[in-house]
Amino acid sequence: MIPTIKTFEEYQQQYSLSVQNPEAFWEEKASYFQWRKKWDKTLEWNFQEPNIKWFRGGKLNITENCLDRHLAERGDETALIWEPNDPEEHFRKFTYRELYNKVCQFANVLKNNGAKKGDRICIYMPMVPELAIAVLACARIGAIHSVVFGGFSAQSIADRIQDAQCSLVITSDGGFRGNKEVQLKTVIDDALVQCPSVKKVIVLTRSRTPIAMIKGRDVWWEDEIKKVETLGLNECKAEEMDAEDMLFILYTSGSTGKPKGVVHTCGGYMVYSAYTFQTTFQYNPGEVHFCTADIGWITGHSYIVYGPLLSGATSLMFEGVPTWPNSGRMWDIVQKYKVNILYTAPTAIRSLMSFGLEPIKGKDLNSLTKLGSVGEPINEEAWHWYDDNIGQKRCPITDTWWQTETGGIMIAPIAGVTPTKPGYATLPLPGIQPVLVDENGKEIVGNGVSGNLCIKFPWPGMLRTTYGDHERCRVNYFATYPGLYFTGDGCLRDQDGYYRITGRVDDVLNVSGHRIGTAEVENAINMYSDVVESAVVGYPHDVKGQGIYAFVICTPHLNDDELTRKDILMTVSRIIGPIAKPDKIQFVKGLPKTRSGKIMRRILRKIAEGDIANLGDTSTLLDPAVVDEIKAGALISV
Ligand code: 6R9
Repeated sequence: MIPTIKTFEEYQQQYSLSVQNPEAFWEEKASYFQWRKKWDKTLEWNFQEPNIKWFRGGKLNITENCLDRHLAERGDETALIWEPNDPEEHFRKFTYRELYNKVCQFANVLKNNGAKKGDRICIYMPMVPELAIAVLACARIGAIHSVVFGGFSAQSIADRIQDAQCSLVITSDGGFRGNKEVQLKTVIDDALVQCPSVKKVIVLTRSRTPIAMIKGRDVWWEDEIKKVETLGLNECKAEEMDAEDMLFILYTSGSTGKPKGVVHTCGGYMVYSAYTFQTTFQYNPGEVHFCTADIGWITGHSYIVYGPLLSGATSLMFEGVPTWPNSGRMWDIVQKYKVNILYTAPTAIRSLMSFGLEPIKGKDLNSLTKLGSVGEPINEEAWHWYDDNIGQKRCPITDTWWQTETGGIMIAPIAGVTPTKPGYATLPLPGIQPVLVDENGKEIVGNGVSGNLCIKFPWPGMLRTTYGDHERCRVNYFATYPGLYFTGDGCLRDQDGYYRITGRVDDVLNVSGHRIGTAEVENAINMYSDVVESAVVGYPHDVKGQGIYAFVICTPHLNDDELTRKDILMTVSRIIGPIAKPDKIQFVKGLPKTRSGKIMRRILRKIAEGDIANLGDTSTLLDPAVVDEIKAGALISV
C-alpha cells in the first residue's frame, strides 16, 4: 500500500514535492508495485508529437499486481462481490485466490482460442463477474482489451471492432438491467456482419435466451472452461509486458462524429489507477468499495477493476440499476454488504433524490465512511442531499474530476483531508499541474479567474495515443494550446484557488454522465431517410444534467410529426444506442447559418435553454428570418 496522506499540510508538502521533482515523486509511488524488471528511465516526454513514456524499460504484468501479489497475504480475503440485478438471485463472492484461479483459467481459454499478446479483444458483456475476469484474462496474456458498453448498438460495436481490428469477441447470450432483458449476442451477430477480422466469439451463459451459435466461430464460455480443466490448465503464467505496451483501448466521444480509441499503457496506468484510488478515498484495508459505474466506462475500469484490485481492496460490482425493483435498491446494497466507500454519479443522486426520503428510511447506512461523485458537475442541491441523507454529515464527499483520457482522478478533495466546498472538485491531486488559459492559449494566473482547463506536465495515467491514428491524438488534445494537454472543459478557479469544472467548451454533451458528441448524434439522425439536415445541442435537464435537443429539417412531404419523431429515435437507437436518443426533436425549415455555412450553435443553445430573449448578435446570419421560425416552434418545458 502506498502511504496515505493524513493531513492537509501533508497534502501541501506532497504536492510541492511532486511539482519540484515529478520523477522522484512517481518513482517512489511505482516502487510499491511488483516489477519483473525495474525501469531504466522514469519519464521521457514532449507534448508536441506527443511522446509520453513512463517507466521506460520496466517489465511487468498488471495482473500479477492485481492478483498474484496478494495471494500470500490476503489470498482468502474477498476481492470481488457481485450483486445481481434481481435481489432474489444469489450474490457471488470471490476471494483473491478464487479470482486468480478464474482469471488463469479464462486466460488459458483465450490462448486455446488463438489469442496472443498484442491482439485486440472486444468485450461486450453485462455487469457480471465474468466481465472483470475477461478484462483481467486479456491483461494476463498481454492482449489489449476494448470493452464496449452493453448499451451500444450493433453499428457502434462494428465501428469500434473495425477501428481496432479485433480478432476475438467475448460476450454473453443476454443480460438483465432492471426489468429489461438485453439481447447482447444478437447485437454482436448483427455487428459482426461487417467485421471480417473477428475469428472467434466466446459466449457466456447468463440469460438463457435462445441465440444463434455460428459453427467454427462461436463457442460457449462454459465448454471452453471444461476443456482447460480437463487439460489441467489451471495456472497461466503472466505474459511479460513492457511498461509502455498497450493495456487497453477505450472508445470515447469527441467533437467529431467518430469516437476515438483512447490508449492506456501497462506501467503508468497501473501506478496511477492504484495511487489515485488509495489517495482520493484514503482507502483502509478491509473496506468495501462500491463504485456504481459500468465497466464499459473508464470509471469502471479504474475504480471497479484495476484501482481496487491493485490495492488489495474489496470491490463490489452491481449488475442492475439503482431504481429497480424499487428506489431503495442502492441503500439495500449498502446495508447488505456494509459498504464503506460509495462512488456514484450526480445523475444517480438526482434521480434518487426525486423519490424523497422514504426509500432511505430504516436502511442502515452507518457503514459508509466516504462518498464519491464522478462524471459531471454536481449541483449544490444534490451535493447537500448526498451529504445530509446518505453520508449523514459524517462522510467526506469527494467530487472527482477526470476523463477517459486521464486514466484516473485528477482534481478532487482527498477524503477527510481537503476541506470541501459544494460544487467544487477543489484541488489537484499530487502530481497534477492544472492551468487555465484564455482563447489564445495564454495562461491565466492568479485566483478568482475562469478559462479553459489544461494540464501542463505529464502524469503516469495519461493517454498515450488514439488507436491507429496518432495525429488525431495530437490534433485533439495537444494542438489547441501548444505545449499543453487540453481537456475540453471550462473551469473556474476561485479566490481560494479551488477548481470548479463548469462543463465542456467543445461540442461534447454530458448526458447522465455519458459523453456524447453532438456530431455523432447528428450523423445518426441524418441517417434517417427523410432527414435533410440536423443540429444538436444540449440543454439543462433536472436529472440527466444535460438533455439532447435536436433541430431537424425533413423532406417537405412528411406530415405526421409524431411518427417521424419515433422513427428518428429508433434510428438513433440503432446507430448509436438508446443513450443517445434526443429528448426533444423540433422540426424546422432552416437552421441559423453564417454566410460561410457554419451553424450558429450558440443561438440554438439559447433557444433550447429557453433563453429566447437573449439571442445576442444575429447580424452575421445568412437568413435571420429562420431564427423567428425556430423561436416560434421551440419546445420549451414548463
Ligand atoms: C471519468 C469520466 C469526462 C468528462 C469531463 C467533464 C465531465 C467528469 C466531472 C466532470 C465536472 C466532475 N466530468 N467528472 N465535470 N465535475 N467531477 O467521467 O470520464 O466519460 O471521459 O467524461 O466528464 O466534462 O471532460 P469521461
